[in-house]
Amino acid sequence: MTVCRQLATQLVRSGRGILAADESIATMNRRLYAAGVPATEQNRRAYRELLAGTPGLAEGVAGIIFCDETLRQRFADGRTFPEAVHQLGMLPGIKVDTGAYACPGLGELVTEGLDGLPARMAEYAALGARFAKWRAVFVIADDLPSGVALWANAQALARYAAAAQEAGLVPIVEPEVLTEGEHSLERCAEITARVHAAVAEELVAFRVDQAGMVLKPNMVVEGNRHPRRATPEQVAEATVDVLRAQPEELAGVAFLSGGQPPERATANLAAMQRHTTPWPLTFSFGRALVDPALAAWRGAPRRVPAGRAALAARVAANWAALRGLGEPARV
Ligand code: 5MM
Repeated sequence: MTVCRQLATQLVRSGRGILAADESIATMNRRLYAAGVPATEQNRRAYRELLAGTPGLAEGVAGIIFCDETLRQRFADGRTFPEAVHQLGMLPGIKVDTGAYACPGLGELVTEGLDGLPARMAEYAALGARFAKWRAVFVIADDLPSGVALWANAQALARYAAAAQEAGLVPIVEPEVLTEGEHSLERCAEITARVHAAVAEELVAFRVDQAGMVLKPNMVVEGNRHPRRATPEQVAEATVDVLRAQPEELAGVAFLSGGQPPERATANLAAMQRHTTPWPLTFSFGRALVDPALAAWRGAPRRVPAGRAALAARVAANWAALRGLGEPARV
């Protein structure tokens, strides 16, 4: 078995999920500011140590995604983040895209970061990373996303995935159809299927080994300004229907939460488990895991235990969801 296949198995086939703590500096600063925490390098470090150092985290989390800054930072005890995370029983990962920008001539968002990527990947692997992540985003509107935006983002995702595997890093391929809008669940399903088809074609063209890759898709949900909320059963059915086009050899599917309230993301994940699929369906949530922790911590060292308890509660709820056990009563 190749290194990537082994690592992908550890990541998504061990009955655990992935913690996305890879906010770029700008996004993290906005979130700290909103929580009343000064947006400094030291606070970004302290917050990520709060998350990664949560006691027992490895029982429900197989890997943590960081951004470039965190991968180079250290725990208070002097260990680098990758060293500490390995020792805590999890795999460290790295977000390698450099963000989504309006594409000249198109205006739609296309993710950048391919220049110099093989050299950066090699450095991240040397720093201890074992998997990578690249996110492309797609806006739904009457005439969006365009076919050109689908192709440009899909090609970049596939080129990145091929480069990651060459560096011995498992690629997490994240095509995210955004929830902003009034669109229906059916329209989200239609666009998500088109996005997946475009990505699948490019993954094959760039010879990505899907048994050594993780897909990180959005759940199929209605737009955030749609008047009705779909039930977990409706979300699960629509999502699994779209995913049926994925190859059987794919290592696994780890959903993003996309701004859903944490409890809704967990309920939807639980409903997915009632469908039989050839690949595991797990979580790679960001906000749905960390928002409660940030709200509990608010930058105060004495509230680190409260922040950790909030993260542990969300991880426990999602761990239970993967096993069809429902939300623990205390959460
Ligand atoms: C944690 O946020 C990640 C990075 O975002 P920016 O580069 O925009 O700062 C993001 O890619 C995240 O990993 C995924 O969107 C999943 O997070 P959610 O909150 O949607 O589960």
